[in-house]
Amino acid sequence: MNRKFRLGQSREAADLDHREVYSREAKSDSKRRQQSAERVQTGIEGHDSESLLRLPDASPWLHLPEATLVQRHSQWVDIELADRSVLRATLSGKLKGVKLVVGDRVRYSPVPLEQPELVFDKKLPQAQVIAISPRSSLLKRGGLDDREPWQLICANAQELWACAAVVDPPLRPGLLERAQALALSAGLAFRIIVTKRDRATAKDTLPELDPLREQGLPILETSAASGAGLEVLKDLLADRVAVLVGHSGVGKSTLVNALLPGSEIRTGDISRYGTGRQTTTAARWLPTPYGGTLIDTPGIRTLSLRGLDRELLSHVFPEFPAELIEDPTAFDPFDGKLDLAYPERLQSLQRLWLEMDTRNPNQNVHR
Ligand SMILES: Nc1nc2c(ncn2[C@@H]2O[C@H](COP(=O)(O)OP(=O)(O)OP(=O)(O)O)[C@@H](O)[C@H]2O)c(=O)[nH]1
Ligand SMILES: [Mg+2]
Repeated sequence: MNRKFRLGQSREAADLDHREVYSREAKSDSKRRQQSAERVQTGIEGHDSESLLRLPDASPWLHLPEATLVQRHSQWVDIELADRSVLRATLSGKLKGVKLVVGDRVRYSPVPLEQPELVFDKKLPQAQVIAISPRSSLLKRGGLDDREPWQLICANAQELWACAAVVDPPLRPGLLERAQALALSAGLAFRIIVTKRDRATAKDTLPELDPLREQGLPILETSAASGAGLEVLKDLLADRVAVLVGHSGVGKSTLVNALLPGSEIRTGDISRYGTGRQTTTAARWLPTPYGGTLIDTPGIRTLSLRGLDRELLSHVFPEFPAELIEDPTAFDPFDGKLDLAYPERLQSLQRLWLEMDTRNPNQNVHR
C-alpha cells in the first residue's frame, strides 16, 4: 500500500490502518447490522416488554430429551439431565433473542464435536439447547429501563421464600412487600424466612414484622447457626420448588448449605457486609434429598415493581379500602385522619404505586 506519513504520526499509529484491522472492523460492522436486522425480524424489540417473555414453539422438538437449566454462564448453560448428571451446553441459534433462565425445562441435542479430545474436558460444552418447554411460572422483577423491561429470576418455581436477616443487613420489611407483589404476579406462593435468628435475643419479638404478621403471611424464623426452623424447611421441601430471594448477606447460601449438606456453596464473610458485593453471582437450581428443589439466587439491592399491574397492591395491602388503593397519594399517612395502626404501610403503598407506573422518558426512541 502506498501511504504517506503525516508529520508527527508514528509508525504504530499507521499500523492501525492496516488492512487486517480494517477487515476486522468491517466484519464487526456487518455483524452488528446482521444482529439488528434479526432483532427486527424476530420481533424481539425492547419496546414490547412482553416479547422478551415469549418462547419459540417447542413442539417440533418433543423427540429430543428434556433437561433442566441449573445455572447460566455468560457463554453457555449447565443443564441437568434425567439421570441427574450435569452437562455444559451452548444455545442454538434458534433461541436468538430468547432469555433463558434457571429452572427452564429445555430440549437438547448432543453437539457433534469436531475435536474429539474436547469430549474429556467437561468444562467445554457437550450439548446444545434447542428449545424451551412452556413455563409453569416465571418470576421476574422490573428492569431499570425499557431496554431491559424485565429481569428474569427463575422459571418453574412454586414458592418464593423472601429472606430477611435479623441483623447484618438490617431487617427491612419494604423488600418483603415487594417480594410479595412479585410472587403474586408470578403466581407463586409466598413465605417469609427470617434468617440469623440467633443474632437477636429470645425476648426480641421482631416488631418490625408485626404489620406482616397481621396480614396472616407465613413467617418462619430460622438460624443456620443454631439449626432453628431447619426441620420445618426440610418438610416444606418435600414437594415443592422454592426460590430464595433477599438482600446480599442475609444468609441465603448459608441456609442452602445447612439444608443440603455437601452442596458447599460459597458464602460471604460477615465483615464485608456493606460493600455491596454479592457472594453468589448466579442463580442455581439445587435438587434436595427431600424431594423438592431449592433455587439460590444472588443478593439483590432492590426488587423493582416497575411495569407490574397496580391491581396487585390490593392483595399486598389488604388492610386498606379500595378508594385508598386507587390513588394512595391522595392521602397523608401522618395527618391522623385515617387512624392508621401502621402509617409506614401507607407510605410503602404510595412508593410502590408510583413506582409501578414509572416510564422511561426515552421509551419510544429507537435504539
Ligand atoms: N450468626 C449467624 N450468621 C449467619 C447465619 N446465616 C448466615 N450467616 C452469616 O451471614 C453471612 C452471609 O451469608 P451468605 O449465606 O453468604 O449470604 P447470601 O444471602 O447468600 O449472600 P449473597 O450470596 O451475597 O446474596 C456469612 O458470614 C454467614 O456466616 C445464621 O443463621 N447465623
Ligand atoms: Mg449467596
